[in-house]
Amino acid sequence: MRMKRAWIIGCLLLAVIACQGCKKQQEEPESTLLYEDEIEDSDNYIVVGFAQVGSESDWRLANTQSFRDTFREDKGYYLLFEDGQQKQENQIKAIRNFILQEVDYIILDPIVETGWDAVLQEAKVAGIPVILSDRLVEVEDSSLYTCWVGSDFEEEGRIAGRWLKAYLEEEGRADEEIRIVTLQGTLDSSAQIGRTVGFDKILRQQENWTMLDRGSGDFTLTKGREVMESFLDLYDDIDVVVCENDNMAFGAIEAIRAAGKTCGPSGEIIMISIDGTRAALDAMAEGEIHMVMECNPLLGPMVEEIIQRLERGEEVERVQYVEEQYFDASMDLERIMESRTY
Ligand code: GYE
Repeated sequence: MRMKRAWIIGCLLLAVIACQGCKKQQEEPESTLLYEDEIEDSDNYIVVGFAQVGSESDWRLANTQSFRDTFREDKGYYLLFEDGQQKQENQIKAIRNFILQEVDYIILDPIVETGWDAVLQEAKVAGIPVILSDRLVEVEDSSLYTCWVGSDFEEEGRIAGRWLKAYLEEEGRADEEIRIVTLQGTLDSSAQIGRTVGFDKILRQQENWTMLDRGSGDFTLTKGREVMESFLDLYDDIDVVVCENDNMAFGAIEAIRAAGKTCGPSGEIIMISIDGTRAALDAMAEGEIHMVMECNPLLGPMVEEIIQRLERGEEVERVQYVEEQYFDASMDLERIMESRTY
């Protein structure tokens, strides 16, 4: 009797499990590739998923445009573009979606350096090469990405520091006490880490320079202005503001003006920025910025070159830097601006 009851219960359980299986199958239809409806003959296209940081700055907009101009349908590419809105979890979701969409390549511009191991492992298992652009990741297994292309952020910081030293010497202020504040980018992003470390290396060699304070403005104008406002409240004798991107410099300029102070070559405060977008060169021409260290956002064609090489089965360089230079108010800015596209 007991045996019979156990047998009936067993059958019932099996039926329930089987039924749940059907339900699951009904709820989750076979995934379809979204772009197949949009492009005819998708096999002839190279499908690229790009997990972008966000749209926080002029640099970023120029960078996105560079990828859109490069990965065009008439050139045989289909670009799936995801704006991460400065949140890592959005980028992780985007990468998982690219994997589901069976893209041929993933381009990742990681907001911060850590926390990528698991999702990049998933891309590796799916056999999709990951190309890092602009910022870097810190992962245990370096085979989780194919290569990286971007700027030497530490060198950008060092050049800004060396420029300041030379400028102070020219101005006959080499022995003065120099009080500095820094508006940092998104904390833990490669651009922030490198620029802070690079400037620091020069700072540490100057006995008369003091870093009064540092604060993150997250690479945006609004937060840059807020941080600068708080610095102006705290310190009334700031000599130099180092901005780790142009948009924070624009915010800082607004805060300085609102506090009734001035910056730029004929003002009180020395203003240094990094990126070198058109708006920053304009601000320099208007006399509000002393020096801008260029950071080149036009990375699309370099990533395309990498993809073409991979398509041909060729080796690619693991690390590729873009060329950059600095601009200051003593240069022929009009001529410089004529040759620039961003
Ligand atoms: O400097 C800033 C942007 O990662 C180099 O990100 C990039 C930085 C750039 O928001 O403007």
